[in-house]
Amino acid sequence: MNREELEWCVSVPKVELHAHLNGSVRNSTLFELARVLGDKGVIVFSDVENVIMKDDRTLHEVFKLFDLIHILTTDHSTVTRITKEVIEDFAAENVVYLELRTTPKRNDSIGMSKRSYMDAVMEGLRAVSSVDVDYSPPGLKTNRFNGSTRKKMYVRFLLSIDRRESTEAAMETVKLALEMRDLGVVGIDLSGNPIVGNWSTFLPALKFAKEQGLYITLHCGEVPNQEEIKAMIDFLPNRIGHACCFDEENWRKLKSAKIPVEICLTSNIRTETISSIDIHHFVDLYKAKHPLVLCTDDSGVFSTSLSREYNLASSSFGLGKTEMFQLAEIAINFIFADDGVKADLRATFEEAVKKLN
Ligand code: 6MZ
Repeated sequence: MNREELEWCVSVPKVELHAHLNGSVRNSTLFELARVLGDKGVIVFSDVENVIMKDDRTLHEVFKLFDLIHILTTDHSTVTRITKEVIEDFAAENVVYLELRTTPKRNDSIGMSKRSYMDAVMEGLRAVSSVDVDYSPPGLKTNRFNGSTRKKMYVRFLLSIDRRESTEAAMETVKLALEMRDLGVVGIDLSGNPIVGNWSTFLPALKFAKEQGLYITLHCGEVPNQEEIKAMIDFLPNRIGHACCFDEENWRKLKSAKIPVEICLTSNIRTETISSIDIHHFVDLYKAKHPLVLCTDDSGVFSTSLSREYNLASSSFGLGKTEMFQLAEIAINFIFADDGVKADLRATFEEAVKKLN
């Protein structure tokens, strides 16, 4: 990786639309947490060390790793800590608009409800000190930067439905999202192990979310389940993530529906969902001018960053600086926020282009 090019990618303002909170935790934090639980005898530290340090994981192994991460992170104070750290890490590499997604978790044994989990997330957001954060919902202008000259960042939340959940649990997450709209929750994501669960289980909750005006993004086509992919496209979500295993017919459907795709290059390669970067569908979508946005997915788990993803796209697909900048800027069109935020972000990019030239 060329250092100068990577630094340039860091300096470009960026929009991150597909980042899972628990997949974005720093390794150093995971180790620290593992040591504490290891000392208490809750886990065996060396087991954690082996799993965290492993570089290539199949998609199946990744979900085992998430179960382990959740053991380390799922109490209120740790959720607050990782939220603060993850937001500050994105801010440090010039992410100016972040949609952070997380699965609200219930754990009766420690008095955690989905709501209290999300309250802990919000506390982490409010604890961010390295940048000024705007998390006001569409229409409300209560906490927009107030003329501050500090570095600023917009943060919005998507609540994830895990594919292991029941219809009722999915509905609870949607109702929670509606309750927390004033706190910057803008939409719903469907994620989790793609070989688990059925589309029909989540559909009632997703339909309800859509009717209520929440934005929807779906993990779609991480495995070649063409029937499910077709049903997901027919649902017309606002965006989809991955789109790795589409057959010809579903490609045609996706392109004609113009649904924006969140592309996670490193994640797809590391999990072997795509066998090699040279055949990644980014190229086809980019050439077709299909709406797409580069994202990290799980920057901690896959040891990446959004700047590295841009750098990887540039070196793998031969994109120059002008194309890279345009790619970063065009992502504004696909964010789940109002026109005021979009206009402000466009102004940020205009300023940046003057400095970069
Ligand atoms: C599908 C994924 C994922 O929600 O606990 N998640 N789901 N495909 C992926 N590609 C590799 N990466 C992460 O963050 C972790 C959770 O996000 C989902 C999984 O459900 C994982 O447990 P939160 O903050």
